Amino acid sequence: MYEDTITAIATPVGEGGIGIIRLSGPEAARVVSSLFRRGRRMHGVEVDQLESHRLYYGHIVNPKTDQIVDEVMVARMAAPRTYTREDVVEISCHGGPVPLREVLKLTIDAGAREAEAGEFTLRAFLNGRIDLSQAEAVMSVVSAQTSESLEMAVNELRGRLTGRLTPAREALLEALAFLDAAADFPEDEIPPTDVPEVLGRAETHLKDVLDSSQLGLLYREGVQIAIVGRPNVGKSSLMNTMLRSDRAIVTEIAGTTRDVITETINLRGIPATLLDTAGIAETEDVVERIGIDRSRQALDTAGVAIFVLDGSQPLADADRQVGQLLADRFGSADDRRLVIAINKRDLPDRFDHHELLDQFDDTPVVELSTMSGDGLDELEDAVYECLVAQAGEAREPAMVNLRQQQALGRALEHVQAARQALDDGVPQDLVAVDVRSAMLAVGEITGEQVSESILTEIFSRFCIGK
Ligand SMILES: Nc1nc2c(ncn2[C@@H]2O[C@H](COP(=O)(O)OP(=O)(O)OP(=O)(O)O)[C@@H](O)[C@H]2O)c(=O)[nH]1
Ligand SMILES: [Mg+2]
Repeated sequence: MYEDTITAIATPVGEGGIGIIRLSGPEAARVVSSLFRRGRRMHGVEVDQLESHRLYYGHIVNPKTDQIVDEVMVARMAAPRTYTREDVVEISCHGGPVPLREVLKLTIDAGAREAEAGEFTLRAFLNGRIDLSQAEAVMSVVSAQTSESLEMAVNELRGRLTGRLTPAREALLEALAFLDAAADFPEDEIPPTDVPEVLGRAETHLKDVLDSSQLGLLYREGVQIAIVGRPNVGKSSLMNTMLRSDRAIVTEIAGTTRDVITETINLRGIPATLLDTAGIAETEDVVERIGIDRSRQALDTAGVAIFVLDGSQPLADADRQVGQLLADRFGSADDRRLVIAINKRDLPDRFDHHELLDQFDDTPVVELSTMSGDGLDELEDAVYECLVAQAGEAREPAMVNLRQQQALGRALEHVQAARQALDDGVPQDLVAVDVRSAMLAVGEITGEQVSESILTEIFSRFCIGK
């Protein structure tokens, strides 16, 4: 437990109905006692005498001048049933930046220290209320962009990732126990263990979590979807239809869109940023040419590209040109990053693009009309399927951030190295080194094995007051 008491504004900056100052630490009640008054007579209150987990109405005053600063509700939460496991006091003020800052300053004058980013959650972790993956899940909950990503983050908050890693950890421990014992005792004194089998189990479990994490990352971080094609095929119309709003300018003039326009939608639970791009074609126009360069760059960052064709027009040279560009970048059949959309299906059919489509053998092709909306669901399904297929075999996503994913990757590498070493007849105490490294990597996720610098890095990404 910490000696000092921290304080912070726990609600976002700006005006709101209420704003909360949160204090945590042994002096929390004393600090607030010096500022809190109740009743018509404005009598002082011993906050640590208030019933825990209840709200009390009163006023915050400046003890030096006796001036009222704000009308508030105070809640005292006695350790250990609190966010940090320490004594916590929350003061609900009016939600303006000025009263909040005034009250914050008074708590500091009375002996609390202003909290650093993530320090409340850091204490919850260091006091053992949550493990590290749960602490990081707090961040995911706060920053969730769709209800699906929120649901996953909340599951993680309840310790699901740690739970999913348990079988792998147990297998590693079992292997390590045997390898260590074998180094110290003669073979016949210890129960025999099939180490390759046990390590194989650890590998399977780790792979499973890693696959699920690929899918989880998609829900958490989202993806960029580039809409590309020659001018006038209906890219901006498609963007607007997917957004269900008239965001991008649509005209019958080729070369309408000149810059990349981005907007985020919720695609079957995945936060997807649509990039409407300038139609790609030969042009003398300087502005248009810059726009086209940006279209190409958009392709570099996109997780999926939608190649829009116009089904009411015969194949144009410009279509071939875009096709070539996409075949170069998204050409391989198994990378699942391209969907072809044949637009304007409400108009008479003049589609003769088969020569072009032959270049994209396994690419899904969807026919639609942005005018009528027909085919839009099918297009979104096709894009969604691509995204999920890219993420691998797993069907149930695990909310894993990049740091955790890297640690998982390292754990897997060490297990594979250990299995290889066993096959190669490397002495067991050397095999144990790799198994131990795998354990350490798994421990970095749950927080059993984690350095000060990693902790600082993680918690500094939180906002103050969290
Ligand atoms: N009939 C019909 N017309 C469409 C459809 N989609 C788009 N259009 C029309 O096609 C023209 C071009 O549409 P845009 O969305 O501006 O095309 P774009 O690909 O963004 O064009 P640039 O920005 O110039 O590259 C407009 O007149 C649209 O109204 C459709 O499904 N059916
Ligand atoms: Mg456009």
